[in-house]
Amino acid sequence: MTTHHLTVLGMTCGHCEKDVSRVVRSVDTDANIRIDRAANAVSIETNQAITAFIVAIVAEGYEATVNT
Ligand SMILES: [Cu+2]
Repeated sequence: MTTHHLTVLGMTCGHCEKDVSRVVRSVDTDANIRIDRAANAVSIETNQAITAFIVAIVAEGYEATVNT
């Protein structure tokens, strides 16, 4: 598994965190997710390509970019 570090903007409360977690799991049920809302940081450990996660998070209304 690879851990991808994302910056996700627009998470304003705990509901948003759950929302992002749900979306990530909808892409990969086996993904491990860590969210630090104060830092706009989302880590996703997965075997899948990160692009699908970005697309899903953005479709949910958040801004998501991969940290390089
Ligand atoms: Cu919220």
